[in-house]
Amino acid sequence: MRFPGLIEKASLEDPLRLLATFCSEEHLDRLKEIKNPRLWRDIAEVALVARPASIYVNTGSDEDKDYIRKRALEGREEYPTVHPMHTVHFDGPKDLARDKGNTRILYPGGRQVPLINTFDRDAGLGEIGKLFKGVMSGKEMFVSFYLYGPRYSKLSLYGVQITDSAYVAHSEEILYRNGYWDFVEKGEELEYMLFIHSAGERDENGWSKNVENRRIFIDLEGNSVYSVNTQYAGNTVGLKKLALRLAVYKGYREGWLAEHMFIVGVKGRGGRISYFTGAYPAGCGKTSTAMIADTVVGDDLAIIHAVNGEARAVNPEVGMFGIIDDVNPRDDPEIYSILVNPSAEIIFSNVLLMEDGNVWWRGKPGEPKKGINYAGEWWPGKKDENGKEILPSHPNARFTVSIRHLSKLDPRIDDPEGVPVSGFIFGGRDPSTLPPVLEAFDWKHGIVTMGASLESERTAAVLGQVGVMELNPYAILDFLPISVGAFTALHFEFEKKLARPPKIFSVNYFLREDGKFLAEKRDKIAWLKWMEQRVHGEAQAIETPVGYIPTYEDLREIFARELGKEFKEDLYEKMFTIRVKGFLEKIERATKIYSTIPDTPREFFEIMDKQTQRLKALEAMHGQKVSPFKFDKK
Ligand code: SPV
Ligand code: MN
Repeated sequence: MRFPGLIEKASLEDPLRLLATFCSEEHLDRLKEIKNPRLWRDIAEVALVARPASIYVNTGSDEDKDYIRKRALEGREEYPTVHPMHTVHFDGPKDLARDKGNTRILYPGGRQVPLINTFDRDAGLGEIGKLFKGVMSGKEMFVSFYLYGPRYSKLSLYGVQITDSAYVAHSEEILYRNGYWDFVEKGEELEYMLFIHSAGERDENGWSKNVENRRIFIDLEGNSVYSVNTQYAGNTVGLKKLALRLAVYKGYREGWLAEHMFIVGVKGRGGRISYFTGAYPAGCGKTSTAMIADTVVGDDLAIIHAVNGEARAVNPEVGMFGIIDDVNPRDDPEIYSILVNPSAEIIFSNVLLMEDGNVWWRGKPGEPKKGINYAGEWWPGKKDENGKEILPSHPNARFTVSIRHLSKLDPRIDDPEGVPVSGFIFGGRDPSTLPPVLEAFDWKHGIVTMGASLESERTAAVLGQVGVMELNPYAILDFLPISVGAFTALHFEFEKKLARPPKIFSVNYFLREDGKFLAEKRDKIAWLKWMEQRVHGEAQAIETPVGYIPTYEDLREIFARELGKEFKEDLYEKMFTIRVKGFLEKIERATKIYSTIPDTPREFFEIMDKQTQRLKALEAMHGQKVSPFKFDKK
């Protein structure tokens, strides 16, 4: 029982009879096809509490997809544009991003976990019960079934979405593989994650009215997530970031990894493809790296298992919910061409929808004209109550589109075996210390110094002091249901199952000198190609106290080949100088935080200590800043 105080247990004894009062015969038959009484009870219980006017069971057929789109338009959750396949959704001015404060992990007794927002499970479920009571009255409730990974894959999970938002259901049809027939095939044996969502009462603009009562509660024990009084996809689309928490938890218990990582293929000698997964906090180049690689399996999430001693990854998604701000034809030709392709089905969110029915976002050529946006009606020069100009499109405006439109889509996107992972990449925004690319000595060294201690410079997009370095372990902190100490221990355990663990690298595209970036945007491909050669033992490396760096000769050759440009020796020297003080400060910052996390593995501190000693020895010999030419090649 999910809502024990609200309904009688006995009322769920015959869930199909109860569901018959909400479903047409056709839709009841669709549920009956899935021979899973637990599922029937779950849906019946939600219906009994939320009291929808009707239930629509989505089988993923073209007809169902069309119906959901139509309902999103009719309910003004989406607006039409000049292109029939393109629609626009607005979340409302107070609902434009993930709500960290109200997203909580439910633990019995409200167990405290450092850095994680937890809450007492009983109290949380009680609160949710009250918020869901009658919340769908007069509304249609959509029930959809999804795969969280390729069909027939041992790595995949399954999810059921219940929502009163056609926009959420529409987004999921684009972003995930519909699994209705898989549920039918598997029947009772199927274990699934359950996502229960309601946008709550909506105002005349279609925005959720009671955002102050927005709640996103993750019930690990019940393998379920409840989300209410919100529409922003990061808070509502179950299979996106809500499932990630459940998947991390399941992986933690079963010994595999759910990561906030892209999966890309990089071409090497003889046309071989080597796969890399990459974790970057927001604003650190994750999407642009995925798009510059040779093939793309996924842009945001990865499920990674050890299979016969090899790390294998699948993308649980088949779509992208990407940031549209500043996407322009010159820097992002691949994404841009999809966004202006009338035959691609796209939901634009929080962009400007102009009176002529065209959409505009920052980066799109042409001027923004009068229309509607995330704050209501918009016209050039419109100001808010504080006299500040309202941007035509929001910085967190997004596009939702199938990944299958990418010309670089990897042919193994649906491979049930996943792709073999040769390297993990951790990317941060660091103006002063980290070189553009660095290879860890081994798995544990990389996990500790690059993954667990990943940090990123705070940018102007976040409130607070600009330039401060913030810890974001594995770029997954916002989505962790367990302690980062436990998550680090899981990575240590994972290595034991691997015959040849992936190499671990860190990248930093934001190293600056005199305020200017040292690397160009396009240089990302050079770092990827170097990593690709390293995993095949083809490129040389220089050993430094913090890991291996490329040789000048190898990079000069890669830059000439891949980018047709001369890579100057003095630029190399600036980029790859070991900045001892900065590295020592990084260690100090991370160690200070991990000292407050009781389940941090002892080895974390040992590895950090050794790195400190190596850096101090280097400093004693060569000073604060050490040129890469001072080290021996390996
Ligand atoms: C992210 O913020 O990492 C995203 C978008 O991918 S959200 O769905 O909001 O998490
Ligand atoms: Mn993400």
